[in-house]
Amino acid sequence: MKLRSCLLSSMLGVSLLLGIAHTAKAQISDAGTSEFRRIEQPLGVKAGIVAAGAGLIGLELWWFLFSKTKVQTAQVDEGVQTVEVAVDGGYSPNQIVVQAGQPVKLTFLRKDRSSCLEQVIFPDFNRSVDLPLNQKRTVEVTPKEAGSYPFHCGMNMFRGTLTVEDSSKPEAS
Ligand SMILES: [Cu+2]
Repeated sequence: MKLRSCLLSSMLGVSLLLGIAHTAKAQISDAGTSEFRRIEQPLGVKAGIVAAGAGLIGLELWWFLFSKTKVQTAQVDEGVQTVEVAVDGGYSPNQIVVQAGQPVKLTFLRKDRSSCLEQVIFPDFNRSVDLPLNQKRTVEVTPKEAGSYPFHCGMNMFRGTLTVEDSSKPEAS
């Protein structure tokens, strides 16, 4: 979990891409200049490297885009919608459902040492909050309109969503 910081992961992706590009380039220049110095690699090895690289990139994309969606509806406490968000290898929950027109209080607690997560930003509300390790920090906003309001870490690698529902239209459950 700790190893999966966004920097490490993106570096892995870039180095894999560079590796594939480099391999492809080397093949072309070898074929063009010197027939005698060509180093033949079995086709299976090349295909395997490419497949492994593509697989890892796909896995990384999946991890960032689709994995670990944890939905939580805010609890109403004296008219304030409150949710505690654990910050550890991402945000948990990372989809927070609230009602429009009511104050929302999100309490973040960062347990992840990765500097990647030391700041959380709510672009739609013009808010950014520093999250010291093991200290609770709250963000209070009152979303006026229903919609999807993303939040993310300082580098926009880990993301969550504040999903605001229109309270005048009760949802069938
Ligand atoms: Cu980050």
